[in-house]
Amino acid sequence: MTLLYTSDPERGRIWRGIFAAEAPDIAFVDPAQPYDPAAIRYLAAWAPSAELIASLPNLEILFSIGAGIDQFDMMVLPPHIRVVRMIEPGITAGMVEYATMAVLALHRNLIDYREAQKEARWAPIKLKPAGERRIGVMGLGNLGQAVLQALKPFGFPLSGWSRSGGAIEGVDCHAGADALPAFLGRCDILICLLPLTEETRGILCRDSLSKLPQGAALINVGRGPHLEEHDLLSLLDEAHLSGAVLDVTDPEPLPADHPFWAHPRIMITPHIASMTRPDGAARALIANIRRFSAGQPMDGEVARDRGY
Ligand code: NDP
Ligand code: OXD
Repeated sequence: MTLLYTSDPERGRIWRGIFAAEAPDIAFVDPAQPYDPAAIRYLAAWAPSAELIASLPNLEILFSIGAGIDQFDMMVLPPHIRVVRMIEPGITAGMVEYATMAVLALHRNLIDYREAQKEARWAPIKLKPAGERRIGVMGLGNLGQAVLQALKPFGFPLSGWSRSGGAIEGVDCHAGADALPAFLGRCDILICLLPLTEETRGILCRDSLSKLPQGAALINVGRGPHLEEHDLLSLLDEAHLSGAVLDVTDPEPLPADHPFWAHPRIMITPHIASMTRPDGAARALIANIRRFSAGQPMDGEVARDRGY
């Protein structure tokens, strides 16, 4: 049983140590050392090249080192290869922190105060109680659910939307495309935590964003291509939307002359909402290899036909 790890070498040293200590039966190799391509059954990577995939005749599972799998070129991945996204506590904790920070920044008018500070203008804004600020999360998977749980203690009215809806205590859950307009109409702050698929590309567009209440704000922590950037800019300039916090853009890095950088109502961060922690990732992967070897379902296995 051999795992090939092709990501950051420094993080790889932590992975290697954990595999050696906790799973010595699984050989851990990286591209810096000679290895037999025919021995590789598992690959842990961010965006493996077509050449690498083609060089591994016995590959069984491609593990993403991140929560998303949209960076994989599925066309070069033979259909029998299973694909697994990363679920580990560090990613969840980072996303919970970031989403909470962004919600509170918007709720407490930080965008206005940033502008006022530039002009040395002392301009208090009347406080709106949390109970009057409705928050909605698109995508009720591992991360969307964790973010909603973390927001509960503040007292915001919470709602969520996903393909299947589901039931989350204290959250008004909506399912499917037909329920999207009603959900959007109840979001003063909308958080996008969807995976990027053919169905969700461009989902944050004029049609959907204009269904948000007047003065609503957007947090995009999903993927840059979820957002139609010209639609966001025009809805901000028309003052239908009051602000946006964007951790993901298209492309990344965002070019220096992009209008998002200088827009007074947009806050940008460079795709740092959460990052995979190497210790949690190595342990999550070992646990999944054990499940696979025992014929059990793996945590985070992707339905390839669905794209997430
Ligand atoms: P999951 O796969 O656990 O959850 C995805 C959710 O999206 C599910 O609730 C699913 O619905 C819903 N969904 C998918 N397609 C549709 C659709 N067409 N219509 C409605 N709902 C849909 O993903 P995670 O929570 O683990 O991660 C979500 C995304 O967050 C990642 O794919 C990645 O893009 C992004 N991310 C960003 C990071 C950052 O640093 N900015 C870090 C980590 C992740 P259902 O429950 O019905 O299946
Ligand atoms: C991820 C990400 O998918 O960092 O983990 O966006």
